[in-house]
Amino acid sequence: MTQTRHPSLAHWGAFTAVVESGRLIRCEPFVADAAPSPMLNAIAEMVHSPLRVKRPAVRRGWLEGNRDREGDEYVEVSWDEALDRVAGELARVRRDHGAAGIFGGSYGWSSAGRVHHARSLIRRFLFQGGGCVDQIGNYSWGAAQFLLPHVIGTTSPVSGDVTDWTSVLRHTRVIVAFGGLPLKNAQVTSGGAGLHSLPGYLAQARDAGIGLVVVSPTRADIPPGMDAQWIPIRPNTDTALMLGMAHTLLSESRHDASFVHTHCVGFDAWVAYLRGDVDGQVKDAQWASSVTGIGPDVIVSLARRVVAQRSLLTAAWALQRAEHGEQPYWALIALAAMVGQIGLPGGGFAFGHASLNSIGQPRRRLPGPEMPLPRNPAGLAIPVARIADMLLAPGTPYAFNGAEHVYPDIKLIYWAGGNPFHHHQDQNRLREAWRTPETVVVHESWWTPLARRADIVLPATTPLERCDVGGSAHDPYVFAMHRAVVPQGEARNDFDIFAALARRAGFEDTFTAGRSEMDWCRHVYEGMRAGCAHRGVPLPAFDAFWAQGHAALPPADSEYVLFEAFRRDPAARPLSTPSGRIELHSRTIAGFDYDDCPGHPTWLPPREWLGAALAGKWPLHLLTQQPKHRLHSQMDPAALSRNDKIQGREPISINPDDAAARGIGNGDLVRVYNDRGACLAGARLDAGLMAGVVIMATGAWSDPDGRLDRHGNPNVLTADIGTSRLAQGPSAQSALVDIERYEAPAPAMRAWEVPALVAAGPSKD
Ligand SMILES: Nc1nc2c(c(=O)[nH]1)N[C@H]1C(S)=C(S)[C@@H](COP(=O)(O)OP(=O)(O)OC[C@H]3O[C@@H](n4cnc5c(=O)[nH]c(N)nc54)[C@H](O)[C@@H]3O)O[C@H]1N2
Ligand SMILES: Nc1nc2c(c(=O)[nH]1)N[C@H]1C(S)=C(S)[C@@H](COP(=O)(O)OP(=O)(O)OC[C@H]3O[C@@H](n4cnc5c(=O)[nH]c(N)nc54)[C@H](O)[C@@H]3O)O[C@H]1N2
Ligand SMILES: [Mo]
Repeated sequence: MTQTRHPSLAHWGAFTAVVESGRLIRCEPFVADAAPSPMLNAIAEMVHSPLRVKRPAVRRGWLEGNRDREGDEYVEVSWDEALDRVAGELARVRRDHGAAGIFGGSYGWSSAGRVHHARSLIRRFLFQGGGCVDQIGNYSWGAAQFLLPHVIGTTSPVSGDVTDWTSVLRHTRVIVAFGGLPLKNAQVTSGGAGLHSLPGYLAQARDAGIGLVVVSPTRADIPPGMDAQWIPIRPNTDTALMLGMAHTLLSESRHDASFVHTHCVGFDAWVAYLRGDVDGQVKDAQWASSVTGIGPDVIVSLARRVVAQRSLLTAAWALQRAEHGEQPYWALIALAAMVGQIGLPGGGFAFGHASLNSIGQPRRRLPGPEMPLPRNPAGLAIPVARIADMLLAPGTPYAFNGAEHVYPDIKLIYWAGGNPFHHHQDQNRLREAWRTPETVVVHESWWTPLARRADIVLPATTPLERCDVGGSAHDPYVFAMHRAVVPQGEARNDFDIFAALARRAGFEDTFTAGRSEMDWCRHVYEGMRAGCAHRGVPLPAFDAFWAQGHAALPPADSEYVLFEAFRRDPAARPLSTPSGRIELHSRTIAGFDYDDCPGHPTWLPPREWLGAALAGKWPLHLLTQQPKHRLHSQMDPAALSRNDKIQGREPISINPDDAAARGIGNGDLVRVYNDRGACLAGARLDAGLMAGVVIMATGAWSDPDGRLDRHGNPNVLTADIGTSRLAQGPSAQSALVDIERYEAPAPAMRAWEVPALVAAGPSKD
């Protein structure tokens, strides 16, 4: 049997696609990758999955004018009919309601390939066509994104500009990881991971005798093979721990009084708060203990330990994906300022060391392959996670980062490359909100929960069916992605779909810029090459790169230490904050007068946590972490993810004592519930998880039966509230629930089914 081999790339790794008789049979990891992800082969399975959307389809009820977008059947139509209908709807809504009637933020990860990056293409198309309502911010670090510019003048440390691992390995004596360093998350990087570097750096850290402290509700956040101190903490209380540590440094005069004087503003206000001058509550270790559940002696000794030697304080992104998620990040910076090692090799604060692959990987700051994105002429956007609020309350004012805005009235939703019926909180609320628009258009490769709630579904190719160029700013490679198999069914590339729609609207040449797919691959690569040449870094010409399948970027030319220059000379190299310094108290934020985000880092209990009165009714704190065996909801039906299910349901980790108190045994089917909804799950007893906490991964394809999700999508339980009026980020990690054994016969799981498809009749037009 002849085999052909094709280089390609996914967010979870670079690989060679091996094809036999037109079928993708295996994905072999990129040769240079020392720790490839087991997710690689799941995509081979998904490309040929029976769940593929094979033909354009229109929801039956939409043709009849109803907006009940669940459980409906679909009429398969020709591409021409589908495209005419989409073009017609776009033109109608634009004419009658303007850009403010079209929601095209289309949040989601899309593909690693940058030419065919669906979210970039949909925005290019809608912006060029007159604009739309966009989404700003992200679900990953939404609170940090709008907080950090006020505090340190940049978001770059949370998107990966942290002190290099090489600096850490030579200088750091102890790493304190709030949220731990779960290797499961370091499998992926947006744009693709050529090298999986974290396992290697951790092994070197261990061999160098660097201490590791993991502050987390679960031991599973300690990477395998690492000898770490585990400090179990009540979820959402890291701010109190950091305050207790800061107070310890202050009361024992161990803090760096000179650094906070020369490099920070607002230290006095912060000290007054720590001492209780404002609210009568001293934030000492004893107090912090009562909030966090950590012994006061542990808090005091951790504070002494981080100040006595070179320490790196790093926090997982998950900490800020919670109500008042701004606070732990601001408190971490304030604590690090008092420790006084910001800007020193291996010292200070960092974020997300295991939230993505390659955080801290030394690199040259070079341009990557990028598709140009025009401006949105409508100038409209909502904070990314406020989608259900917008749909349910058009015309209502809301506060965001110091300004007042009004929600637009959406008539048409257009999505490609993301899945709100995976990613958004309080799915039952979103289901209600989803009934409001007149039309929903989706491009998808599979019949996902989103596709099954669309009015017009256009089948999109997967990256294996097209040519592309991919790469992440954190990775030392840029990759060629060769088409490995022909488009499955009648699938078309998102690019071609938008080009065909642009033709109908009269701006095809603007959309394509006259370039074919290969022209675009060449164009984005050559753009990167020119940018690199400008910085003295030669890359091979496109044809050589394409034939080789990748190009290596040169190693880092210097060691990056976050805020090194600012530390050396704060006057000459100020931060981009109003004061030029680190703002331990921000006049700007104080001026917003938000009680949910005051002028300095503050312990603000979320509505739902184990110390809340509500915990009397809902005694378990649910954390919804990133899944080990898939990327969000992608590849959930593939064997790797499927085989991890319990009785066909998403697992839920539970402490054995909590399970015993409820008569739940390992492997039992359970119902997880609160006032917002309920889901089924399979119990996985875990003595390494603290009592009172349960954990589910996100991404099980939702399967609603009324308000019960039969599969185990935890977003039926999470709260749809902004982190604060400052950032309006998602608060996914602040949810209380209870669990019971599910005694009734297990209902069938229907999420991985294709909806009823009716063959195309004669064209309607
Ligand atoms: N409870 C809870 N919820 C969370 C989180 C949490 O921690 N807890 N985390 C949040 C975070 S950080 C994130 S980033 C989001 C992730 O949310 P999303 O990025 O929306 O999740 P994905 O499942 O990756 O959805 C991507 C979709 O795009 C489709 N797709 C991929 N490539 C293409 C393409 O080329 N063309 C087209 N047309 N479609 C394509 C895939 O099939 C998939 O359905 O979830 C958020 N939700
Ligand atoms: N395999 C895989 N990897 C992924 C993804 C995926 O879908 N699959 N998604 C990627 C994306 S889009 C993102 S944004 C990143 C997200 O990266 P993170 O936000 O860092 O990931 P999480 O898994 O949500 O959380 C990390 C750990 O934080 C701990 N934690 C949660 N709440 C608290 C708390 O209040 N206090 C403390 N101390 N610890 C807490 C949890 O135990 C959890 O294991 O992951 C990326 N990596
Ligand atoms: Mo994310």
